[in-house]
Amino acid sequence: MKKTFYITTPIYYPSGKFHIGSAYTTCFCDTLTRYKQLQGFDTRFLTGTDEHGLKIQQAAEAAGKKPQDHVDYIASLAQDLWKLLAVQNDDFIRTTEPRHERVVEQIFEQLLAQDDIYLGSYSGHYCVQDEAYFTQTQLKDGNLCPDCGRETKIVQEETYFLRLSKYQDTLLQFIEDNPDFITPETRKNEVVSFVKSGLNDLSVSRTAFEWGIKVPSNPKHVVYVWIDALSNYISALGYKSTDDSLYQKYWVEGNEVVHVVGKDILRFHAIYWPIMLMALGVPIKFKLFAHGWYMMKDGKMSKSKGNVIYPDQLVQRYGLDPFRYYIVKELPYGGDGVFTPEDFVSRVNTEIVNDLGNLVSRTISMAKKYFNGTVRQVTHHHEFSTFEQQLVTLSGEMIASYTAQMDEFKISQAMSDITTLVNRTNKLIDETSPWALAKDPNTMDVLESVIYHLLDSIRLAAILYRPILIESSPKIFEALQVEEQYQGFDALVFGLKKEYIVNAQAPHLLPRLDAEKEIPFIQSLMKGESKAPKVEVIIKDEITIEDFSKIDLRVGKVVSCEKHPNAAKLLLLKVDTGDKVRSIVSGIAEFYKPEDLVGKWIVVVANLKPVKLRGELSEGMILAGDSAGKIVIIEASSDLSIGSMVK
Ligand code: ME8
Repeated sequence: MKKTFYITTPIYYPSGKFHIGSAYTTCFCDTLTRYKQLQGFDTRFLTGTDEHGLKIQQAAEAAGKKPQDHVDYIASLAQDLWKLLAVQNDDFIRTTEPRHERVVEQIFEQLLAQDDIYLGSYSGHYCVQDEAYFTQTQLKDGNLCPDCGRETKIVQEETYFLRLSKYQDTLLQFIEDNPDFITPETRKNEVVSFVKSGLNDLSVSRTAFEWGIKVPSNPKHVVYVWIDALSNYISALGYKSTDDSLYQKYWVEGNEVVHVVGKDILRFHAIYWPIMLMALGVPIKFKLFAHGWYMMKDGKMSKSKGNVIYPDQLVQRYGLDPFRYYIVKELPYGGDGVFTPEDFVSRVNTEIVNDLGNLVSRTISMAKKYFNGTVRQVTHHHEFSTFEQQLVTLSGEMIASYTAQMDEFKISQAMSDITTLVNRTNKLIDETSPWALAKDPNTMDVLESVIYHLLDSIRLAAILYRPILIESSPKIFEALQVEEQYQGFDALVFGLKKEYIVNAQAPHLLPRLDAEKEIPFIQSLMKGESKAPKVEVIIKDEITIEDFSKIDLRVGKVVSCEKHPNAAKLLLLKVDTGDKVRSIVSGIAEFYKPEDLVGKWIVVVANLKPVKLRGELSEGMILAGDSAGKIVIIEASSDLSIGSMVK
């Protein structure tokens, strides 16, 4: 039986578009999940949206929408974003789903029946943004929220309380008995001192607004949003439902459960949640990892400051690997990190394009040039054996260190271990000067040994990169023709694959980013100025409306698409334009994969004289924009019917 691994992100507030900071938690969890999968775990990865509460009700009002419509829309944005980022969550829980609401109702009623929840009344300073009460001494500058700095309001209401105080000592004991329950250590210390300072019972219901889960036995109360939200981690597994098999498998009998959260929500997860579980009689199975925050040079990301950066913008321009690589690498373990366009460009260029990309392409071209692509493990000793042996030893050390770091949630350090291995491999080229060895027939076997070491070391690095460079690692395996049995974590042994047959072109991992162009581009994204760099605009000679009306533009839908058999830059599309399904050859292969285009609604020049392009018939042209050399197709709304005239 495989060991289980259950990992969760917090469920996100549906308050708008998700910036790179919010994407961090999810990318981090996705990377860890892929790592555990490679280690042979049976993984389950949960994320979702936290859709109740006054803040959401107000956001919906501000958007002129009903709360449910508002949250439906944002939950769909979240799901689209995770898809775009290739996040492999197994489930997406929304707190407005009946499967969740029924569980929260039962949890509340059980705790009430047990007298762990009781009715009382409360008066205090309430922050709507953070959905939390603060005492007078906690407030900043008079009546400001200590967390977000917004004004708090004095609220008095009848409310239910959860007896936190009753569980204070048990919680402290639990933290002491389980030293790795909360990491990093500094966060644990924060929690311990907070608990030791004394826990007040927590107000867990509200009567001032409607948008939440009603307490079944007293429906003028809605359940406090944190009691509601935290329950998602088990409601999504079917806890207290007719089928709780996932709950039994991944939680009760599960081997590892991990909640990853940002430092801002530490207290809720390290204090309220374990106390809720203790009161419910549910075992505390989870480990909590609290990460720091992505900041900008001038502080927190905010639209009004003009310093927000969104993940979809970076992914659309640079691809998945640069984004995912950067985002999980740049935040140091436990601490905060700063996003800057300069660092983004230089990290991608240095670590992926230079260190890894060049190593791969140099090694492949040497294997082909000197050995026709076939390189075997050579066993006898030679003058460079010491260098090779150093590389082999270092690879073993880095693999061990990487694994230890990943197991402690130190993904950024684990990635540095791969960089160390890649750089040591590059050094072997400098130490041995393969081009000089190639000049002497007597040193060809020495050369073969060196290149073998380069190849096998690249294989190891590509395995270690599998959870991170999710597109580039498979490309490397393909180029080196590494069979599946040598791609897994159990194949992380130097010398396991005895022979390489390399015929392919060196894979084009990632293009080098032109700092002079890309840094201003990212800066302009941050200011929200434009999606693309400014282009020089030169308008062509005037035409009349009659001239224009000669062009027959139609809405079409792409029904299929494949690569052109003889031209790498061209794609062959079949487009339904109402009159017929036409073949169109288009020079967009650099920018779109065939499968990305199928189903797209586009605009076609339908009366363009048919031509053959590299042997394939093209009956029209599709409209696209050119933004500094990047081609983007003009998409039509699917509200238009196929064949509609565009004028
Ligand atoms: O807190 N850098 O949701 P949320 C790094 N609904 N991480 C950041 C960040 C930044 N700049 N900004 C946000 C909530 N995050 C609750 C959770 S769970 C039962 C309920 C992280 O949408 C943040 O720390 O405000 C949190 O981990 C996640 O994004 C969602 O935050």
